[in-house]
Amino acid sequence: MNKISVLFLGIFLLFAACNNKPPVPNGPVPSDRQLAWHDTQYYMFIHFTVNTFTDKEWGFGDESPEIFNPTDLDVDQWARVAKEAGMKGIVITAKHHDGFCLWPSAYTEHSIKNSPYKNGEGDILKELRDACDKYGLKMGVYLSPWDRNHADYGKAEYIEYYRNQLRELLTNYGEIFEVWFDGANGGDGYYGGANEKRNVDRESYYDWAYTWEIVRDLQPMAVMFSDAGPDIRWVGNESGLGSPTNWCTLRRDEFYPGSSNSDQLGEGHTDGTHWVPTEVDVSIRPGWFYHKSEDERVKSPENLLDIYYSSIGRNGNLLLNVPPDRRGKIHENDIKALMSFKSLIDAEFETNLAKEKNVLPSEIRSSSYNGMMVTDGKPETFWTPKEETLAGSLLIDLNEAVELNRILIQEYIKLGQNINQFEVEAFINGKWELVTSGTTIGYKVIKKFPLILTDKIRLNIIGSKAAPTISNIELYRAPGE
Ligand code: FUL
Repeated sequence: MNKISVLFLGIFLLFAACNNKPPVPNGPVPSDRQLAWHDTQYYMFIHFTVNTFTDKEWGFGDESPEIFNPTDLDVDQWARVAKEAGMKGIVITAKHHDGFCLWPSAYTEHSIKNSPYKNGEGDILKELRDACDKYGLKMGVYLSPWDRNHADYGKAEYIEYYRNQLRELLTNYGEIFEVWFDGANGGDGYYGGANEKRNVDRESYYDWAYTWEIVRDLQPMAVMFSDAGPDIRWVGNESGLGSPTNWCTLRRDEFYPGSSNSDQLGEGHTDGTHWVPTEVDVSIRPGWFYHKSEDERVKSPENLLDIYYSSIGRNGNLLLNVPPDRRGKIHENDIKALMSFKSLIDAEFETNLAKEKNVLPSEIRSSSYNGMMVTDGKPETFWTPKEETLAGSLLIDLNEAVELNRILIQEYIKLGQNINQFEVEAFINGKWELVTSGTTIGYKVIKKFPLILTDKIRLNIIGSKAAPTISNIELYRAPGE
């Protein structure tokens, strides 16, 4: 080989090596704790406190611990139900706005230790830990910043109290996957007998930056939820509705827990500065706490399936509240709804008809990022075109005509979220027809469309902020039309 050939070969090899490297991430990307959280997808919210016994939604804070008296508390049942329902974790109201603690906190008398439950020897957080471990579930805690019982609420002393409680919860109960900071804050309450209204400056009172550091220090893998994240954000409503356009990115510094601009939380921001994806929290009943009067108002399995599509199907996680009753058990009606809901989900996604099918991409970055990467079932492999290409298509050849009415698409979010417009076409009677379209994708989008018969599906990515990545496409024929 002469010198020129060697030079050309060298340039060629260098070029090939560069293209084999993954693209450079664009914008904010998820942390490891956020990636683990994305995979958690569907988990249970437990609202349980004195309200269960007073029939209220917000306790005033003057409730006697003596009223907390579940007759047949069965935390194991909660976890069993969660597991059988297909959930991956449980987040519990360790303390709601009334200030009553479900664990024997060393910092207050307003807790389970002064209740008749196990003669004051009980610890529901400990019971939940054991049950979660038994069923292989993750455990999370809700510690209400607003405390209508505490005499110091509104003063600096309360912040120390709040942090001490957080330390207890994050030290004594094993690994915590999520810490829930509610936005409801300040107003009237008992406040140690003062019975008055106490308003706080939501933005500054709690000195959140410092509180967040405590969580990072004690539970590095825990994600923190609030309007402002820092890790995951509220979706902006309590009806189970994710936004069809849903950026995992947010201009986070414009928010704080309980911010007033929550109307932007559903969509997030295409120019977001941080990765802060949405969690959709909704109750299986009208209220967050158990009320006998709502026993016949448990959401139907069909309604829950709609919520599945508008939460998980729109790039969010689903935190479904299932409040235990006065026995301390999940009510039969709720269990029935949850199990039928599970059967509906299983039927919707029974057989992935795209699995291992051939995929023809419009172009590839290199052979490591070829079309087959989207049907190989491996979340770590993905298709991507050349670095400068902001659009492209993936044609899935199904070999034979099959009926279809659902598509599931995932971006490779480790490199950021970029796609902002896509269309799905099917080859029907000799021509391409549009079957569905959308804006953002992110971790996961699931689209329904009317039943079609086709042997080829094409995903067209029309707009993307950087070279698009797709890690997974699944196709289903769900029951019905
Ligand atoms: C709200 C609270 O005020 C409700 O009681 C409930 O806990 C819900 C999940 O968050 O902000």
